[in-house]
Amino acid sequence: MLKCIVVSGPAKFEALAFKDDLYTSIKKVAALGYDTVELAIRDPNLVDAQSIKELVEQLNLPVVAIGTGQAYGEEGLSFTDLDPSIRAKAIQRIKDQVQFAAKFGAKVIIGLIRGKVQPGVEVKQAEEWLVSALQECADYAQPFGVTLVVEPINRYETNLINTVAETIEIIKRTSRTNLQVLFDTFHANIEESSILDSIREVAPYLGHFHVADSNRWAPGCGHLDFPSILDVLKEVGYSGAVSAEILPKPDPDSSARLTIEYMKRLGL
Ligand code: LER
Ligand code: MN
Repeated sequence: MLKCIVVSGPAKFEALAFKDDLYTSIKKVAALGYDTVELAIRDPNLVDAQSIKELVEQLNLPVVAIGTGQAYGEEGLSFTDLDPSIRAKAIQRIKDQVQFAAKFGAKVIIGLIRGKVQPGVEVKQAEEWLVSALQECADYAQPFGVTLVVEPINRYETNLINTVAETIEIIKRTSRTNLQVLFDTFHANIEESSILDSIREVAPYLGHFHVADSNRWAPGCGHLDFPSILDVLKEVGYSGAVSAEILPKPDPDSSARLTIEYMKRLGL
């Protein structure tokens, strides 16, 4: 498994250890000894992919996934908005993210950009918009060799797809093979009856893994049982990235350092 952490340029989303200058943060991540990095990007058309690529190659720090939720959080783009022009913009943004991700061989995360079931919209309708957006984006991603990973997110952030079981069901409805699941321990701690069993359940679809402790601090700073979580990841044969999406607490540098120290202690 690969030690990883999310970095972003300036962003409102709280659970980011590093969110100031992308280039400085990437250098810090490499210096701390992470194997890989995840980039949270609002709009890939506003970043210079080539210079990021040169930097990560020079640092030998592969980019494994691209987070996309800022387009929802800061621009309100979503697959399930009542306004069809907003749904179309969200789909176009994910297509742009696919092109960006392809340059790095990275996966594209479908988290909050799926949106919420808005007042006055039937759940069935929101799910249909979601399935059809996922199909369109997955078909676009296929020739680029890019996989999309759909993330169950806890009920306080969205009312559309909170559990692993619901995510697998939606992916099955798309009949697309380049769609997988992103499992996040913070959300699973809220939504799943057993974190360990839900990892076993998601295993055939598991494409990416976010870690944060129960309080969304660095792993080891709350009450989740990470030794057992890693044992189950080994048991199911997961060999991908374990990516820290954490609050910058007690401060950004310490959160990233506490994470890598704990990952190393656990033998990751
Ligand atoms: C994104 O990966 C995530 O976990 C969500 O909490 C975003 O709000
Ligand atoms: Mn997450």
